[in-house]
Amino acid sequence: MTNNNQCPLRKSSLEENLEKRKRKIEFSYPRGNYPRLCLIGNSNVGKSSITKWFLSNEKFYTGKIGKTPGNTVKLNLIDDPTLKYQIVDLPGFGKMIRLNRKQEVRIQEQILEYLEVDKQNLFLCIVIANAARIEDELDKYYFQRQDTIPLTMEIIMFALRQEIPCVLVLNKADKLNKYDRKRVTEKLDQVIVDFNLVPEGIESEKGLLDAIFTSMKTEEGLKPLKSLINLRVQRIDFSDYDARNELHKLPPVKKPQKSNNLDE
Ligand SMILES: Nc1nc2c(ncn2[C@@H]2O[C@H](COP(=O)(O)OP(=O)(O)OP(=O)(O)O)[C@@H](O)[C@H]2O)c(=O)[nH]1
Ligand SMILES: [Mg+2]
Repeated sequence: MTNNNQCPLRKSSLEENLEKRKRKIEFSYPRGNYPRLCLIGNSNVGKSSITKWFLSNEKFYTGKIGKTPGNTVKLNLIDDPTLKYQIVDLPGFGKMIRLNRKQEVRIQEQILEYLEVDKQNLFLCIVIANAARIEDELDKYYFQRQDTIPLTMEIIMFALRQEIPCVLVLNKADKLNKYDRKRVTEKLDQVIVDFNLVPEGIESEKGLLDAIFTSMKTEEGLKPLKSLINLRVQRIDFSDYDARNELHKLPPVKKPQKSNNLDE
């Protein structure tokens, strides 16, 4: 029988696998201070697909898009030089098929930590939900129960607490007919009011928090979403930030000392 203590040249495959698994989900944070837009939401709602659509060329997209939840497992920083901001495509909050529960929780923890430490650079947080699933989420965690908060609302509330402006995007709208949309909109409007998701000082055209239906299939809503982003970019004073071509020389945004969670 082989024994690693007696054979220093042999590698322990168990330890190596453990290290690999850790590296697989530990985030690398962006470097320096620069305006950033982030996309956040449940798994498989289309965060990466929408990110890719924003880019001037597909080659700037460095992540993975696929049919199963859990394609993005780390913070994916996109740097398209034709855009005046960087895009942070985050992993999903939900189930990820290739990971275990402990890893999913670690990813959720890192997402929240990231919002907290990079809030001064995040000029907008696009919170994405699946238009075909949001009604179930609201029914199950709001209308049918008194003691729970729908995940999408919880994400918005967390971002707003960090004073990061939010826009709510209901993607995969191609799966809804006009009656579904009306019902979803009414329920959402009620929940938004009930949770008081109207922070002072964060204005937008329609009110203080927008909800936009989008579809990657029909391209519905994508141009309005882009216009909303561009409007916000126009208000950025770039002299407050580091020079883009110097960012790679700067240290990454500092990781927090202690972790945070949704129900603190
Ligand atoms: N029908 C429909 N499918 C979509 C739409 N947007 C994305 N998809 C599909 O949904 C799946 C998931 O898309 P992703 O962009 O990887 O979703 P994600 O939120 O980044 O997923 P994770 O990284 O796994 O959390 C892919 O098969 C996409 O082609 C849409 O608007 N309509
Ligand atoms: Mg993704």
